[in-house]
Amino acid sequence: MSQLPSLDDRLRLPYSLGTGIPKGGEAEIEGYVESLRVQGFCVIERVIPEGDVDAVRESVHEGRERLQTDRQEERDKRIELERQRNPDVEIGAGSVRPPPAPHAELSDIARNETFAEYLVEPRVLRVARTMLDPHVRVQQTEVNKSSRAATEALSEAQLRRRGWHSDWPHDLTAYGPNPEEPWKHCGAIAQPFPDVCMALSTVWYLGPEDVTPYNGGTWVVPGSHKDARNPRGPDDGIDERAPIPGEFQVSAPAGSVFMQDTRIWHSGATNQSQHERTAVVCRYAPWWLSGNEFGNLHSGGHTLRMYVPQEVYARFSPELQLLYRHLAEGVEDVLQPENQHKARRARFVDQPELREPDRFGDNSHIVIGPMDGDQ
Ligand SMILES: O=C(O)CCC(=O)C(=O)O
Ligand SMILES: [Fe+2]
Repeated sequence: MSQLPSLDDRLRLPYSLGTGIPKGGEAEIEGYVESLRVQGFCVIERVIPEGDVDAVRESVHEGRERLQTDRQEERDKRIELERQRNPDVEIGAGSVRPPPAPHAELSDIARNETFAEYLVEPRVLRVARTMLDPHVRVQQTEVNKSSRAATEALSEAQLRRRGWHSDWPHDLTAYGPNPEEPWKHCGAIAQPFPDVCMALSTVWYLGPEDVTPYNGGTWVVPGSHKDARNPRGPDDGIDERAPIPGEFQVSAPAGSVFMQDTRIWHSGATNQSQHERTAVVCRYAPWWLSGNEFGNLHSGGHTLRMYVPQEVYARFSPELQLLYRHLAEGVEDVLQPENQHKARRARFVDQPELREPDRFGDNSHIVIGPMDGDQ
């Protein structure tokens, strides 16, 4: 194929469907990071090995059921408590106010331990740490993100329908708080968004089929994470329901993870196949991003405050514990050793000779310039 010298070199990068990024070692991680920076997303293939996908999917289906039952039990207890406190309280059939601190609601992850351990797969974790901070955690865990199988043939209009959005903390709807239920929010960064990757949304495709445009491959607009507008920006002139030029659908083998800068414009897709496209969505975020776990609406939850029970947390591997420590019962999420080491270096604890009280350096070589690195 002839080369087109006038093309922006970045356009030659693969659309990160796993192909084109070398496999193994640093080069693979660099490929994903570059893709996230330039396109706004990447696909890490077969994070869950082919032979494990069916078991993980089944465990997630069971986990969802258990969450429903266990959340209902917690909810009944809350109502009981509320009635004891205030016998005249009116509790409607709808939502019950979530428990005030220090109480919380069960995190999705607490009933999905088989799936949970894949969250620390080395490639995923290294990419998250490189993009965000060495101390990352999972801020939202949603185990009910399937694309349901079509029950009948879909019309052209249905196939053209999109639901463009960015994810928390860049979802401008903030998940819909209202005056009656003011606690129902997850917050949103105000426009204009700072040009910073603040979190990574991950969609875990759990099969049974490989994901294609036919069966619910996520829609995405490459490069849109750098656009100041947003499909849900009330003044941005975009119809979040209509196709957008440059849009594109992800394809990936079952067990792969679609990772995206939360600013990227993306949309769920209709599934024209006979099978549910099972998926889990988790958001990796740095320790400094104000935390909540309000991503559990889709699996029957309705609160900001989540917890992982002690006995479940104790079964997590040490690496996984670090991702959920901020939600673990009775545990404090102190800064991780690598961050503490960096803070010590910044105080020159390791090089006291450079900070002797009567010894001053020479800053005359310092020229203020732009930041390098395209965030
Ligand atoms: O299901 C998908 O493909 C995308 C899901 C999504 O965008 C979301 O959960 O925010
Ligand atoms: Fe999304």
